[in-house]
Amino acid sequence: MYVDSDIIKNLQVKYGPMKQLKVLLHLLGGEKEVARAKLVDEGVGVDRMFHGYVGDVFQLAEPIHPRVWKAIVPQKMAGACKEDMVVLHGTGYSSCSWRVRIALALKGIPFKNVPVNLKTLSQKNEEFLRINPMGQVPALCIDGLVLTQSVAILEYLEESRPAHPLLPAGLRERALVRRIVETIASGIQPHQNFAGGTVPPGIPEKYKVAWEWEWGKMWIEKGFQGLEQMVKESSGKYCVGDAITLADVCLVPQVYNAKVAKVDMTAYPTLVKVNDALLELDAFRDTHPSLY
Ligand SMILES: N[C@@H](CCC(=O)N[C@@H](CS)C(=O)NCC(=O)O)C(=O)O
Repeated sequence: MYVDSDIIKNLQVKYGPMKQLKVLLHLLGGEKEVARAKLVDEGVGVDRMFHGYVGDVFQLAEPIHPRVWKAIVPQKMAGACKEDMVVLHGTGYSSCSWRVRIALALKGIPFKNVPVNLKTLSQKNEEFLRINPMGQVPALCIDGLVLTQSVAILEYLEESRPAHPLLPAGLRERALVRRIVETIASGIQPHQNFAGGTVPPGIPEKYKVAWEWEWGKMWIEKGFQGLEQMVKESSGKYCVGDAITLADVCLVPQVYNAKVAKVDMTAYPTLVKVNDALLELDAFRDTHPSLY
């Protein structure tokens, strides 16, 4: 795990030098030299502590108790999520992360992007699970809160920052926006979330990746057949009328995924038209996966 200066200081204050070293070594997976370097960096005199001690006792027999975690970590979490900071933990090509980047851009909210590497399963490591217990991106630190679930994040942004609205004023139009959002966020994306999670038991290892791509493609195509009809009914320039809404925020990343999955988009002319119009706009272009 990433151990920063705050964590080391908390360890020392809480536990004194010996326990600090023990817990630190545990956090660092037993990497003695890394622990030593970190302590030296923090101005902690390490030689006496290491002498004759680290050899046998450096691995904690028990996992760290949640109470101990809490004692070490709150400052770090608070530090990472101060009132005046907006930090997005996301992945460039993740469609759910891109939704949030687009909304932040449309609302003119500057943010710091902290990349999470899905290929190395960083979203499942202990540190990230404390940010999002679902082990998925995105997570957004804003107003001192850690928010997860991209649609919940979009709704929060809309409610807390009503300028540049992304939901229409009319009740009917709002429902049209939400049905598109829901179709994408619940009806399509979860089935094509390429993380190994959709592969049923029994598929041999060497076919897993191919299986997942075919499965994802099938769900995107199935979903796009319905979505094409919906957007045809409600669109003007964009998904619902001529104003940009949360439906557009969700559409563009999903079309991007469809292209990655080699879906033949000629069957969905309305989706292509709206997607192309949206990709003309800075908020969509400047947050594109290729730039993150
Ligand atoms: N409903 C969640 C879905 C999040 C999700 O599926 N994220 C994907 C990337 S778009 C992910 O983290 N995949 C890796 C995994 O599930 O381990 C949301 O909208 O935030």
